[in-house]
Amino acid sequence: MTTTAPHRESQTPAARARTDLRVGVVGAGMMGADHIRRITERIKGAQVAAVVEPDEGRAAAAALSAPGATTRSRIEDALELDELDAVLIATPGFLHAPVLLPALEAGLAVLCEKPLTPDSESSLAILEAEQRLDRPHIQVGFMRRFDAEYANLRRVVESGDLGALLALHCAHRNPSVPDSYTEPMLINDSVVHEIDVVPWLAGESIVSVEVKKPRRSSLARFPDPQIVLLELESGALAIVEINVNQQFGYQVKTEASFERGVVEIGRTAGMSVWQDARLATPEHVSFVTRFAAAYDTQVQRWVDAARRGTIDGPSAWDGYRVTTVCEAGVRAQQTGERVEVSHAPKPAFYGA
Ligand code: ISE
Repeated sequence: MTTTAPHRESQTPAARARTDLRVGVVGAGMMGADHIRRITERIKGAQVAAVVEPDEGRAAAAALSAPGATTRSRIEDALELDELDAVLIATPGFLHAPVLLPALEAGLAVLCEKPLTPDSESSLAILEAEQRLDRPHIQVGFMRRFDAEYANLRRVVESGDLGALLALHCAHRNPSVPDSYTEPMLINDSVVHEIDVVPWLAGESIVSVEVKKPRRSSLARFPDPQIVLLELESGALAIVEINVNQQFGYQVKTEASFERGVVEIGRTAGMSVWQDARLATPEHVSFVTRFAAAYDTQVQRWVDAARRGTIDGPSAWDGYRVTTVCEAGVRAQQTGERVEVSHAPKPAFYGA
């Protein structure tokens, strides 16, 4: 079914307030399908108006959980029919730009899964296109900023109650990864989350990256685990242990070391069971469940902001900055050297 409501820009604010945000979910793979269910079942003020996915079978299967949604094979089809107010982009990163550019041209609100684009040059092109509009339209899907524990830790840093932040010990563990996953993806696909969230937690930028490769797991197709050192402006250090073949489950933990104390987040929160002389607590096996509440909060806040004509989370500028650190990270991974991060100056369009 095609929604026939007039385009957002031509509606009065009162009419807008009565109307759900019509979202096109682009990409109906694991994350896209998860977001379609989320918007349909839990998010207020939005509906999935179109599932945009070239694989017809996958599109039809995903659309089953969004009654009333159309299926389209290309974003251009949905745009021509004027059936969207917003897009949620959940395709692989290299397919983001071909959706971002027409979506910006149509003036739609955008939530784009990480990364904004795969490299800093193409991210700069997106920033340029966005700056032709009156205000930022793109929010990047770094969901950890919406996780309650991360938000609490950020408040501790900001309060200064434990003194200055000295070091972050981050563990990022996946049970396994598909065959298409390559060594640079340790940085671009996985540690990319720490690269976004560490400066957000610490309130300062990453100035250099170094990568150490400890003893290689016999279960890995490339050197894994790796230790990624993210140096902050003050000299504080985030030490990230990434291992994407660790089998036992999905785990993301952080221990923050301050001048006068230590804070830990990301412990398993499930029920503890004592049985047969063992203590057991269930562990997550995927980021989809580990960060389910964060994804819900992220999407609800994006929808609320889009209805007000704004964003409420990491901007395209943040997305660009992350790509510059990832590029330094991949170079550090390849050379074994400490690589400094550099970036273009921040346009006034993105605030102070
Ligand atoms: C995956 O693509 C994600 O985005 C997850 O959050 C991350 O933990 C995982 O390592 C990535 O492969």
